[in-house]
Amino acid sequence: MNSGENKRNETPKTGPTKVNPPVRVHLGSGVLTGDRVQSVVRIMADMKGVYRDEELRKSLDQQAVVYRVQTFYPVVEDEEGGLFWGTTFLQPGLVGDEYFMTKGHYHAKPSRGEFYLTLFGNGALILMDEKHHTVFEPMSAGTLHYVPGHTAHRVANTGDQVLTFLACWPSDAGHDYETISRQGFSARLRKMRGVPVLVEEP
Ligand code: M6P
Ligand code: ZN
Repeated sequence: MNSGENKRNETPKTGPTKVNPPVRVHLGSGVLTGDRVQSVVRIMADMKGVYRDEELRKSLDQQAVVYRVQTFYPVVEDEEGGLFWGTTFLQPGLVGDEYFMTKGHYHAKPSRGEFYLTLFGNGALILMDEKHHTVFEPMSAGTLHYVPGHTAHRVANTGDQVLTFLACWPSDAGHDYETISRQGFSARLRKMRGVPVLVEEP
């Protein structure tokens, strides 16, 4: 057997992922169905240290759902070269003058970027670069957001209905929550006179 045949007989490390029936994004809701789709629910108890007023957060219903994420994993986590797809459903609400928001993260492989596409609702994508410069991009149905590498990202629901957005990111990006929980973002998005305002941290 020559080396060429050997190569052809090797099982490829990766290959087409057979998903049957196909994964669907239900366009009327954003819900994902199909094989290899997993859900995570974040409740108020999971949001320790996220808000300015931690005492107020602790006084709220700890079982209240803040957001839910469904993710389609066509390849295993950390595999280089693959992609993941997800839908996030972020509830409306306030903790004091801060909107319900995602925990936020850098990517564990910091160079990795990500796309967000808003399906329903109104929100803000908060972005902080590694020099701790924070900005936000308003989100509404159809807005497409590119999160560059080396950029922390968090989403706030600034509206009064569920904010639903789709995301696509590299399968080896990973989530670095630790840096954000230690340093926080350099500015907080607060509801002031009814509108979202980014306020620099002292
Ligand atoms: C998007 C993606 C996911 C992320 C989710 C919630 O769907 O960026 O990778 O998990 O938002 O954000 P977080 O992980 O910061 O709670
Ligand atoms: Zn991300």
